Amino acid sequence: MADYVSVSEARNMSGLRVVLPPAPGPWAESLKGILHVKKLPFVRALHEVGTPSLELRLWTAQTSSPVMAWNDERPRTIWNDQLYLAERLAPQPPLIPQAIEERALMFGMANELMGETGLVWSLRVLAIHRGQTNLELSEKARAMVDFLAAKYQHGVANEAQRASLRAAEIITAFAARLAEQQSRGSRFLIGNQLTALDIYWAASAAMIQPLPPHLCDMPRWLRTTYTANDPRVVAAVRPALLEHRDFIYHEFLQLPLDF
Ligand SMILES: N[C@@H](CCC(=O)N[C@@H](CS)C(=O)NCC(=O)O)C(=O)O
Repeated sequence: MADYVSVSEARNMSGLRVVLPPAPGPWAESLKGILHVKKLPFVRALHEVGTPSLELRLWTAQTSSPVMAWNDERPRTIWNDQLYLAERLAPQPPLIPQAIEERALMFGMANELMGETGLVWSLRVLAIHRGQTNLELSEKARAMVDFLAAKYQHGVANEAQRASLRAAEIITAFAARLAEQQSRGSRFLIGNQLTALDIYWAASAAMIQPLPPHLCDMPRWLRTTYTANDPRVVAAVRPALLEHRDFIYHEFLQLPLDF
């Protein structure tokens, strides 16, 4: 396990601190990837998803992770705020395009992956369904799945169907975008160089098909829960999308994953 301080210790420190779950969550892995590319060192604070964290609530007025904190500035709890802060602290290499058309496209597409009702949100809804029917779950894992179900499904009727349609739609759009970029000779989702969107894609794809165990060591129940089996989602995935994830991880990010 990586080295973590407690949330209250992190709160009292200066410099860059990131509150993280001890598991490969897509929001957390995206932020770690961004900080890795920018060579920004940070202290990790531990957030056990599903356990009440009064300290995290007192500090950030919410209880999800990742949280990114720089000195005594307001803690950043949302992916786009975190990207802007990382870009400010280490402008090189840039992960936000300069040109407005590319920038607007990148944030729009990134929101399809990371935003509320986006790809990882929707895959989480589907994963919660799988988790709730997985008999292998330990008591602790079941409590976490039930906690996430209560928090993110909100008992909405047909939420799983909405999530499946939305996830498949987004995956299809990314497959088309990647094919278009490749036909122009680019290896990246926007322009001709790495942007945050490639990192968000790589980390999001872990909730379609996790990286193999030697690159991402996770409990078996979590691997099962993270592996998409919704028929619409499975049908939308193209090999090129997983190859793009592998290219980004192998060329730019830290492997094996550590948490
Ligand atoms: N706030 C993040 C999303 C992070 C997020 O949803 N984290 C989940 C991962 S399952 C979490 O920590 N949930 C536990 C909780 O909210 O207590 C963002 O919008 O950028």
